[in-house]
Amino acid sequence: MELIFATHNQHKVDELQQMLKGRVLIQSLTDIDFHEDIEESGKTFDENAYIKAKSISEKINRNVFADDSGLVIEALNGEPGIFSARYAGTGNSLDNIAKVLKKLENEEHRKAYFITVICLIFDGKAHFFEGKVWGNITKEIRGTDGFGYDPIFVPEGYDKTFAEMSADEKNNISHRYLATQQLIEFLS
Ligand code: ITT
Repeated sequence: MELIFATHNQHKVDELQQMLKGRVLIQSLTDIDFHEDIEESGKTFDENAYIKAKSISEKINRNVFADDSGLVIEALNGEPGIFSARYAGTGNSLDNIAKVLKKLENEEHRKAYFITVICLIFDGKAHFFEGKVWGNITKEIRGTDGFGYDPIFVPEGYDKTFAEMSADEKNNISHRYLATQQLIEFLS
């Protein structure tokens, strides 16, 4: 089976490809040369995943899924949440991380979760799959693998950040892994 993955984020594509192990072939928006910007105007991860998948599916008339993800920090009342990609305004991950660490400077309560919502538009119908991983925000950047907020997130039960783990390790426990497992189950 082949599906379009409505994203321009190559890190997400690489992770999905590793998780799908060839069971589903995916093509990103970059792969199909689709460069129109879709405004993520929703107020929730579900809404934004739906907006991305639905609008692309209608434009190209194919089965499409989208992934809307983010980091939700308890002490920051859920920030950066749906604003994770552009939290510091620049779209640069290191700026986003710096903003989080600054806001948590004097905060001991550092509990947070990563969430992924996948919305699949299949034969015109929407299906949702959600994965969540709880953990803690570190006090400094640790590790160089992964992307986004990975260098400051230690999942519960581990002592390494996602960025200190190999791709294999992260992709066996992550929020994206949990959502993708449900997508695979649905498709099979
Ligand atoms: P698309 O909308 O094109 O898929 P995006 O990067 O804009 O790509 P999101 O709107 O879902 O994706 O933004 C999520 C942001 O949250 C992303 O840019 C990262 O900064 C962060 N993020 C998402 N998943 C992550 C992960 O597994 N590890 C670390 N940070 C992650």
